Amino acid sequence: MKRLLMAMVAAAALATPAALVLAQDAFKDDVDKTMKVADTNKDGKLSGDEAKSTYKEREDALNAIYRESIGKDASERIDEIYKKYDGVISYRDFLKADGDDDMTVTREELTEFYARTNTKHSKGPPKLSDKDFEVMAAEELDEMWPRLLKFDADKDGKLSREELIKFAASEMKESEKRMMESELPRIMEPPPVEKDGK
Ligand SMILES: [Ca+2]
Ligand SMILES: [Ca+2]
Repeated sequence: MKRLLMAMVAAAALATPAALVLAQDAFKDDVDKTMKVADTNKDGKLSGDEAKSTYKEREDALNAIYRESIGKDASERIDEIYKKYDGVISYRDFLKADGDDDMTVTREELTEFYARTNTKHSKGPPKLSDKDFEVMAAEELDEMWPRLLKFDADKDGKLSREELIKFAASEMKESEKRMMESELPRIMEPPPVEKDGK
């Protein structure tokens, strides 16, 4: 029994390099697809801007189709878009794939990302690092900053508690308005007809 266990341990140790090679082969297609569509300047690696812009291109194309074809079957055009942008990754996945947090994703990092996403990888699924959260928070704040500054009533470049409350209230008002608008079509639909018996 002990001997069998030792043989298994030895086999597992031997298997590691082969498993790595296997992972590279197994995910080569995924890596190729992503690089083909997202590495727009063809330097062999992905930047955050490349990930963001190609993902946005796909979302914009899909949204345009959805808008144009309300009530019509657009599945063929939608399939085409998914095929054209096969392999694009979101900015969030870009950050997860960027294992060393240097804001560049290499083929090796992408292989590791796909291996960890699609197999029971020993390191578990890829996660966002503390740095990734800071990057996302900073970008969100940059986007919010001009809106925030409008509430700096005394123009001292700082926001007091009262000014921040006014900002938060205005954001809540906007989101409430959007929610009401999205609920509107539902409210205007006639109530479903009760089927008799059930
Ligand atoms: Ca690139
Ligand atoms: Ca990196």
